[in-house]
Amino acid sequence: MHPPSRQDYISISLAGQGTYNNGKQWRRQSCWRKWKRLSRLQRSLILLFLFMCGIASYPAVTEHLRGLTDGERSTESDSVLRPVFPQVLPEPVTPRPEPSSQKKLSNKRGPPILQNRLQKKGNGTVAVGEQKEEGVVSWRGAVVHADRDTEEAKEEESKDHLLANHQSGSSNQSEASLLEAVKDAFRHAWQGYKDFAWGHDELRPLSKSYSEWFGLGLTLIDALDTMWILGLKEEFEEARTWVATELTFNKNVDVNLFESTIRILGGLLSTYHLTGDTMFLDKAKDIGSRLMPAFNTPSKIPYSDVNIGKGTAHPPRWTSDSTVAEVTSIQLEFRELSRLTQDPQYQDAVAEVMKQVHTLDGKLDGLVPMFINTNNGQFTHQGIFTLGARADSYYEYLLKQWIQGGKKEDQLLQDYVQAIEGVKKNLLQKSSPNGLTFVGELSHGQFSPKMDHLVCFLPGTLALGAHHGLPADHMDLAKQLMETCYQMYTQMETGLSPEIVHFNMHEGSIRDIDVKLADRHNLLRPETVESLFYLYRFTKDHKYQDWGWNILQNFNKYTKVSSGGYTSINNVRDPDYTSPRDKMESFFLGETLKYLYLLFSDDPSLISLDEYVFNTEAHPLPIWPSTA
Ligand code: DMJ
Repeated sequence: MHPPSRQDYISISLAGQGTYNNGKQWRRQSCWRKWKRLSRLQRSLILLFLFMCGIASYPAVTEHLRGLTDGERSTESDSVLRPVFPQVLPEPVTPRPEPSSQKKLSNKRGPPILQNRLQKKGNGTVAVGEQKEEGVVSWRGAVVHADRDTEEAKEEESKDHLLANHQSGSSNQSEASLLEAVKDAFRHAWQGYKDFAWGHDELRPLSKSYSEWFGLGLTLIDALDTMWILGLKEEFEEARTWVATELTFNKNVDVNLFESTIRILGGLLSTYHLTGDTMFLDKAKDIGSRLMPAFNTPSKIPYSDVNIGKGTAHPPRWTSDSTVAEVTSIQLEFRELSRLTQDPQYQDAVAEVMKQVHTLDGKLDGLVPMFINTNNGQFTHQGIFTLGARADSYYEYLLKQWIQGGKKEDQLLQDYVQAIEGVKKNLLQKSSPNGLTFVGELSHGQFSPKMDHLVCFLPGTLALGAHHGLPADHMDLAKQLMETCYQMYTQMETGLSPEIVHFNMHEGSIRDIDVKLADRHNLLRPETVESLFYLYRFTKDHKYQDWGWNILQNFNKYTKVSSGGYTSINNVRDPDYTSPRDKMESFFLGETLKYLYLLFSDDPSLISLDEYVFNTEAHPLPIWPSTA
């Protein structure tokens, strides 16, 4: 017999699982019967009891729920230790400080309109106030900088960021503490290099490894004089030992003439001058002589690449051209090598290049094209003019050779002054809406409002020229361009400049600076802090130190790797996803940190600009005594 069908019995058939007797439902049914059997008084007492319990547990429950909906996981101590009935009322919530009020910004240095541009911009980028997980950058699973993770810390960091971008950050600090901050940054960078890349070219801080370019300990050599200037004696001695015992140039390796001249030859010569240690001079002579085969070309315009072991040289595989900036920015170093060795071959070789470039057709008001052919010695790809990549340091070395040689070589000076006039006439424009002065590019008569970060060497060079007696309007222009270069940092959400910017020129633009997707990277480059150093040295205007301080803070915030070193990043526009590149360029130690240190020093005799001239990799070389 089948049991009689029951109204209160529910059975659910689950596919493939047979019949499930719903016991919970049954239990509920049986409770209901028991409830019905209770007297009215009993039911009322039970209901009252349940009501009281509900009231008492309400705050704990709602707080718990609020935590969950905020996306926070309650911590172990929360769930275990929090009393069900709180003894005291929760603290009143203090309203967050207004991070970017107009009032706060109005008395900051620099144009107030520009300093207030870190709010959400119209191009879909993330504003600073929306930062999440500050300082935690994950790349291929690596934690870059995970010091703080509470909501409180995030709020504080977000506020710090605004301050770093908007306030005169260094003003209330002593010179000693500013200098110490740079030393700390250096030590951190050096520790990463020491731990994971010792004796190799560049640190890869995230993968805790290294990359080779020439296989010559590039970072170590580039950093030698920085350590000396910063007074990091222990680090310096360790590095010196490596140079003395491990560094050999007798290697079957192709090196780039320009890069190895400015970084290795320049670094060794400079360290020799600062220390008086002839070991460095011997090494400089060795690399210098090994680079000379580069000049064995039909035109005497050097090839880009030299095999320093075999003594052979060649242009890049795809062309017989060299880059104009490269062949005209090795002169300071080779000239100095000749002076020290009393061997004119080095100076003669590089002077020949300058002589030829001086007379070449294809210039525009002193501006040079970007390529030169090593067979016929003529400019190629003519009609394109920039102060950025491939031409930049040509202009820098015109002025600096003139200074190095005691201001006697008039042709260098004339070429420099003419070129600056050429810049003013052809490349200088103002942006809209805020009228930032910038240096654009010219392609076959067509102006492009594109400016590389590399161009930011120019304010410093102009200021240096004015210091050495060139027209005062060079200094005016230096100041204007300095402001622009700083805005390239401060208008970005990370407070770090991209590699390339485009300025808006049409009326009614809502912002001055645009950045293309492919140009959003920052390689820890030095040019802006380099110029800040010159501007501060010559004007003593503390705003330049403040700007440098802010930049250092942002390097620390977005590029510092907790296990040691700093990394280039791919995206300066997204503080939440900077996309680290896993590479610390040697010039971060050779130049960026050195210039920051010199910027914060109030001692004008620390690498006096009347005694030294910096090569394009920030290695100071002596200005020749007038008898030389
Ligand atoms: C350095 O190697 C030198 O400063 C060079 O003149 C330009 N590029 C890098 C730094 O950006």
